Amino acid sequence: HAADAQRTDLMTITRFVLNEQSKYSESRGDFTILLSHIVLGCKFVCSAVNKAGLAKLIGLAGETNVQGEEQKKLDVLSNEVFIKALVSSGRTCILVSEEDEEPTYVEPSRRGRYSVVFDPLDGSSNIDCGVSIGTIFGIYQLNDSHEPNLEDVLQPGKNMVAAGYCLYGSSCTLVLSTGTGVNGFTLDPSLGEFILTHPDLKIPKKGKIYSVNEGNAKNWDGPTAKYVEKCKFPTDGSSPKSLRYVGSMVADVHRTLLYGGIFLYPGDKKSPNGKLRVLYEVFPMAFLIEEAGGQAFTGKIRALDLVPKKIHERSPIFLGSYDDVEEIKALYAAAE
Ligand code: AHM
Ligand code: MG
Repeated sequence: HAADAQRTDLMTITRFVLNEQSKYSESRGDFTILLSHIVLGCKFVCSAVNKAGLAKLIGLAGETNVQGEEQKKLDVLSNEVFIKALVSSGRTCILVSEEDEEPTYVEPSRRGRYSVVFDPLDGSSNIDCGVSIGTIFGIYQLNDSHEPNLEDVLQPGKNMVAAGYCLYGSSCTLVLSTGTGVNGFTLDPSLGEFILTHPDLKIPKKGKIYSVNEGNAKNWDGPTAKYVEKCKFPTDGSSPKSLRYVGSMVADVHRTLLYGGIFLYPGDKKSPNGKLRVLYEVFPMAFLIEEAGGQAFTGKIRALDLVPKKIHERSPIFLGSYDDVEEIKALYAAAE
């Protein structure tokens, strides 16, 4: 009986990825091991985020607790946990983190064939007030065993072999794609396991929500301004869209994936490349949205076709439901 099977036959994320990887004959379990270290990082951050108010983990780096010990800020702590977990997996060679100016090159004795780019704790403005935040990651694979260098990570997003995010919200949800669709897993805190709860996620073809920081409107370019105006005052007889904006990319993209609609962080007169980082914010989210049937566009090209020149480079981004992104693409095409 199907309902019973769901309750007693638990599909954990490790079991799911092992099944998925066994389809590839050359798979040596390395990816599954790498992923289990990322999952460990997510569980740690989830627990730290949940305790943040209590444990006074939040606050300025360098603050001391009642015992007089130095407290690390949550994002600094999360970064250290991810770096250590990834290095100790023995499956990585280069790590790029939003928190670190320079990439981390793994020492030869602990080196593997994957590179991981990540933002350990995204949504910094929401950390101190208990609003949802998240971790974002993307994974590249080196195909031969040369000495790792920056060129190995300065690659277009379409070359990623996997991408995902973990949302620390009302529950802890990990969304993952290894290039064959998108699946969502929810942490069962009593088991300490991520269980498959959102199999084969597909984004609605069109949505009723737009998500943008409208406080930047005075500096927007023509197509972005026109698009948002159309969301509020549609001219084709459709109803206006609702505005939802958390200010945490993971939360805003997760909602967009589940409910449909569009998320945009455009470039503007003050910041021509917008705010979000290509490698570990734009690429992983664009990868997931495309795998779920949506689109991700930079204002000029398909986001996954971008070739970053620097590891912390930024790009404007428009992503979400296929039809909604189609509209913004048309506006940019018309403005050329
Ligand atoms: P952060 O890396 O400092 O946390 O900034 C990234 C965040 C994203 O999560 C979010 O989409 C965006 O910044 C919100 O920016 P703004 O406050 O300008 O609207
Ligand atoms: Mg960030």
